[in-house]
Amino acid sequence: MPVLEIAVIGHPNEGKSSVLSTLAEDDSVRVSPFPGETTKCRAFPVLIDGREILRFIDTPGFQHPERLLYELKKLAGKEANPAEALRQRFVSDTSLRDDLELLAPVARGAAILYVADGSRPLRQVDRDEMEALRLTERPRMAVINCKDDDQRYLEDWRSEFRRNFNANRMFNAHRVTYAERIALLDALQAIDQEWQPVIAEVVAAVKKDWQARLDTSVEIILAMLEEILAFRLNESRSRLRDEAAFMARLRKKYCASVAEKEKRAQERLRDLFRHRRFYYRLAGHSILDQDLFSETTWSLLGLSRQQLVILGALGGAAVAVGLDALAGGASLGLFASLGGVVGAAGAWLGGEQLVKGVKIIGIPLGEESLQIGPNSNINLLFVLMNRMFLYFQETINWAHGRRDYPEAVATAGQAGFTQRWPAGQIKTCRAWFEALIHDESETVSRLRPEMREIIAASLMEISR
Ligand SMILES: Nc1nc2c(ncn2[C@@H]2O[C@H](COP(=O)(O)OP(=O)(O)OP(=O)(O)O)[C@@H](O)[C@H]2O)c(=O)[nH]1
Ligand SMILES: [Mg+2]
Repeated sequence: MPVLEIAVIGHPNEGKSSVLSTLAEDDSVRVSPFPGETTKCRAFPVLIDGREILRFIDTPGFQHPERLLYELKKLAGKEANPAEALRQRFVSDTSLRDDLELLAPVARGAAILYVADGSRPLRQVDRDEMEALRLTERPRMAVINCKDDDQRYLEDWRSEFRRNFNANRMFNAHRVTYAERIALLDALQAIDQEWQPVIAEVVAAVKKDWQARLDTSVEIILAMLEEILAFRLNESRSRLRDEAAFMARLRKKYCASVAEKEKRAQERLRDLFRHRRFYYRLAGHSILDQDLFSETTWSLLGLSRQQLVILGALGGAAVAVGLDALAGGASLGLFASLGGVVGAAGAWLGGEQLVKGVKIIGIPLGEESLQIGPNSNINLLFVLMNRMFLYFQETINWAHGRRDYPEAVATAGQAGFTQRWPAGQIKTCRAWFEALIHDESETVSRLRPEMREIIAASLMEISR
């Protein structure tokens, strides 16, 4: 059976390549603010288990729609395949070369996905283009890709669409979510009955693939948390050297290693969702742009006050953390506990409880070996989880067709995903955290499925 083709067609600069890029999750598609960026048809295959079952074709914009319509009108009703007949007629006449290039896939049987910017007024050339497409007699659907928020012209567009297309939909190449992408694919079933089973297969495969990506995301996040929370850094120093400077360096090195591990996990997520070019200036993103260990990060992404009280009621090390965090900047809690590590060796900061998890592990002649980490502040777990959730949210909602990077503003409320979690979940996290920092691998493994579920539920909610 031949592969089904869908040609994305329209006026220059309306967002055809952007729509295709987003639909096919391919950010290598050439998109530009200048008309005429796409000059040749280019195919984007949809593979299922390595088998190509559908192919999108990016095409250049119309150049002479009026003339094209005039020529097609002469053939309509007389030819079984008017687009192919026109091609044949113009083999040695180059005056319609560009328009015939874009119609080439249609001539060989492709369906049409017409893209128009619905935020501008409808013009005669648009009417000509649409009528020309209707005369090709191929299955066709129109997509309104609004580049601006202006809605005044939408009704004009819609009524023209109803005249010329089998179906029409809104699809914003920059802002659609995964769910809207699926909905557009789903809607393609309506344009031709013959296609229905193939499109249904594509939709099912895309959904399955998405679920698999969610599962992998959970594993990426879990693995990162386990790696960072159990992380220990050892360093020897001469006893004669300046202690404060040594401690400061050690702490800096620890923070840098943790940040590096976090960044690697983010990159894995980005690859998983097939973003290669994209660089988001994470806005509110600013929270992710902020240093992992900054006070802002910790106060926005750490446990809520109420949650700290809940943990405090459980007793033990968390009480100290809780009180510390309630008393001042949450980041102080972190540094106190890191300082506590160091404090075991020298007169650094902190009370007894904060020294937990930090050791001097050997004192050979003239040298001592210090270990920093694991970090005993449970807020680190929540800060890391919230940052990964935020990164996940940004990644899945970043349309592949998007090439601008505006400064968006996110509120703190959006970022603190875990602050809405019930006490039961927080307690499971705490048990897992304690097991991790105390190297109790059996408990870690026993709690892992529960942690996996907690994280999976959050990702599901974010992606809905
Ligand atoms: N704000 C906004 N801009 C968009 C949207 N879709 C496309 N653009 C911008 O419009 C310009 C043209 O987009 P393309 O996707 O290259 O348009 P095209 O129809 O393929 O253009 P040609 O290949 O030149 O015919 C680019 O600067 C896009 O970033 C959208 O949904 N919102
Ligand atoms: Mg293009």
